[in-house]
Amino acid sequence: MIGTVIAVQANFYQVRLDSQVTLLCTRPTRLKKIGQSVLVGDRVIIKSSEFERGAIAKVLPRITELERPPIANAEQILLVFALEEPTLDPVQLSRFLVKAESTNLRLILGLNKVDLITIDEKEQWSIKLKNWGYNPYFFSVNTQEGIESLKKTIQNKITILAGPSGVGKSSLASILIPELDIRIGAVSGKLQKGRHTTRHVELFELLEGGFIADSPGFNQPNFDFLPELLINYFPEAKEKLAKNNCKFHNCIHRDEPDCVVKGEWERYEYYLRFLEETIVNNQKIAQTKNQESTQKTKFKSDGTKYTEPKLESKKYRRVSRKVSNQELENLSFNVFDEDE
Ligand SMILES: Nc1nc2c(ncn2[C@@H]2O[C@H](COP(=O)(O)OP(=O)(O)O)[C@@H](O)[C@H]2O)c(=O)[nH]1
Ligand SMILES: [Mg+2]
Ligand SMILES: [Zn+2]
Repeated sequence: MIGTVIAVQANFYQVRLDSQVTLLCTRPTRLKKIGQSVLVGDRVIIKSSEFERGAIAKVLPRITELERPPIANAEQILLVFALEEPTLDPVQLSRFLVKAESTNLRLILGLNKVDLITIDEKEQWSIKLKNWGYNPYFFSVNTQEGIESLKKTIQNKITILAGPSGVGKSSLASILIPELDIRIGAVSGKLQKGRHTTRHVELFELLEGGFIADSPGFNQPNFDFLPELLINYFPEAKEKLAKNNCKFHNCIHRDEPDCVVKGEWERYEYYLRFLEETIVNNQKIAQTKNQESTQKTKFKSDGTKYTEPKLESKKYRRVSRKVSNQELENLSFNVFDEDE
């Protein structure tokens, strides 16, 4: 039997079989031993089920893999914003677009609450976004306008739903996912709490086939990639770079001479602003790493913490889970939770 892992709870995996049955599965120690991870989104082969339990026999090769949130085989991000209520802010929108572009997944931009703007306003946004390199879906959950074409783009794929609070993500999810109320109501206690943690991912099956991934992630997107990558996350600038090269191969398109990116395009000032932020962020990450490698946290007998220098410093150690989790708290978003 083949299925898709839709949720991970402690050592159990909820697998949605292609036969439309959901099965609770375990991961045999054999898979653990060979270092085979099982992620939400993984396509898995399941061994015979007894007592409505199965065992994951094999994880099929992944098409894509994302670290934050940890998800396999997600093909695209559906970034939802509202055109009004709250007012669409170009800088905030760009921030989310850049963060989403940095995953290198296909990006679909959906603009909800089209019922609240005039045809002229819609046309203006359309032109503006075209200049940025986007062709958004305008829709309204309230009037159902544009919902059908949106459905077609997410059919039979795993799509990560993202966007800030109040734009209508939960409203959209409730019309796309029939089982949503049941599933959200079904998780209780410790698991309910777990739903709010930033590393939690869960898949919800769409009526028309495919899945929506609900995960913490982009509410206040921070830029944790290298500064020199930022330009690739502006499609309109990337286009310039595809045609011409800057004089310096490591150009960050700020003060360098003979730069083909610098100049008259609407979002160049956003680029410069985000570039500063990215540089500062990278410095912070480097600092944290450095501190971690030279300082060791110890506990006194009364339980209070203190640090002392480490004897040998491991300069190239990876950021500890604790630190990366702290970073993640800043990106928290939870699509389907009512109490964001
Ligand atoms: N006018 C209008 N309001 C909407 C539409 N979709 C959602 N809303 C409202 O926007 C508010 C926030 O919606 P919600 O789904 O909770 O947003 P979320 O925070 O992104 O999950 C709610 O009051 C919804 O009723 C729409 O298409 N038009
Ligand atoms: Mg919500
Ligand atoms: Zn340049």
